[in-house]
Amino acid sequence: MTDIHPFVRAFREAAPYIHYLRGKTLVVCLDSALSDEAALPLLAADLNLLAALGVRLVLVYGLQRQVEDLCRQNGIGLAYHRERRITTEAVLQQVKQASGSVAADIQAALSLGFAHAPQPVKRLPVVCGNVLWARPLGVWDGVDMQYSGQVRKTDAVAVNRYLDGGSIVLVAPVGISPIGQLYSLSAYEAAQEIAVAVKAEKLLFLIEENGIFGQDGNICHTLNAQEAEEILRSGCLKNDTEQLLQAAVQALDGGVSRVQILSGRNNGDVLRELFTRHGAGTSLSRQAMTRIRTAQESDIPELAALLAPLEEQGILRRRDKAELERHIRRFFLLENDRQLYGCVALRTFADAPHIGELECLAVSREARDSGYGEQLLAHLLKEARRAGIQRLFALTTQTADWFAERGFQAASADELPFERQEIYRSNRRQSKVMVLDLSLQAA
Ligand code: 1C4
Repeated sequence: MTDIHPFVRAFREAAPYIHYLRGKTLVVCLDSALSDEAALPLLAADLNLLAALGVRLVLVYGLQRQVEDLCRQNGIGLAYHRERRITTEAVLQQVKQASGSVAADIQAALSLGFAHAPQPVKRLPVVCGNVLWARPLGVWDGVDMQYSGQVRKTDAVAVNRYLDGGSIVLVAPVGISPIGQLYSLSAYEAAQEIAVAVKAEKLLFLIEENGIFGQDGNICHTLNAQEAEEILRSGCLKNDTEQLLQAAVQALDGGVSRVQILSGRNNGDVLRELFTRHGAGTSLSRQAMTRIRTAQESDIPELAALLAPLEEQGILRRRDKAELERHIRRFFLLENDRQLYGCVALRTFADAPHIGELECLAVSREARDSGYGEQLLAHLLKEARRAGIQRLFALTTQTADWFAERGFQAASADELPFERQEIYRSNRRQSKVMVLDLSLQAA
């Protein structure tokens, strides 16, 4: 088979996502730090591309940095209570000024279209909608929050009307009360409220960092609502990120099925997140996104695609379609967000019922080093115990250390069940034999 050009591979990988996102509504919240000359043009080009692919876009922009800068420049004091800015009359004037200025910059960036268009592209219409009704936060612990507000209602009908008309809807984090008073809102909360009200497919928070970092300092690639709440309880996040994660959890509670938090600074992360299997940043869903299940026949094409490059390199033994079909129920598949990330199989032997073999362990290249191999091993050990297996073998040419670090010990091929010894000798792979004594292991 000829080599496939990386572009073709990437485009084929993206195709199902393009199909899935067409006609879906995405709410994108742009952190105030990203409305600068470096980030905005690149983000705008990617948003244009999304719109060209038929994605319905609502863009909510933050103003925190601009308002703080303006207040500093104009000698206006800033005060905060419970991490929320108190919006005085003077601060509200700066909010209005910042809002107009950022909206103009975003519209200008969006009007450039997407990069390298072969012919002039029709300018994407942008509607700046007053779609948020607000009410004051009121008095908190005896502190009047003045013109700081919260969302009272979203005009989802208007948002959908603008989207149906083919426009991007640009929303400032300000809302108006029924008596015509303007209030400054949190952009995170505004985006979350809109996403819930319009039943968005996804809510994306574009921020400066690469995603949410857990207590261990590592980025969390996936979080379910419960894990996100644990992180919030641990108090390890800085204030802004805490408010962001709270908004994300509320969006999930409100029925948005997927919230993504990712860098708006890394060129192309939005596209990676939406159009590749492994995405970028932190992906949140209500339920756990990773699950391991028994394979079935319909999984064979995807399974074969996962195994092919490893068989090619001689890391895994070759298994043809007929073998996969015959033994498909031996396989366990690890899926993340319904994507196949890895597999492992358990082979049993009629002549040695207490012996099993861990076979065909693989994690897709892009998903390695995230603990999925470990999860597959843990699952297989559980299944092996359930099947009454006491000694579990793994044959490997390149991964002996990985097994050794997980309690396996080197063994001789003579210890394998007779049936397996014969195959071992005939296939000349000279694989190392590793064994784990399950009877010595805590379940
Ligand atoms: N050796 C030592 N350490 C390794 C390693 C290796 N080859 N590969 C990864 N690691 C380390 C990483 O450096 C990382 O270490 P750190 O940073 O935590 O210190 C740690 O492991 C990551 O652990 P993880 O749980 O996140 O691991 P994953 O990346 O999710 O998965 C795999 C680990 C080994 C599964 C993954 O790297 C992979 O898919 N590798 C390519 C396929 C592979 O080597 N599979 C093992 C097969 S042995 C064959 C068969 O066909 O049945 C051959 C049979 C025969 O006759 O020879 C098997 C069993 O399938 N046998």
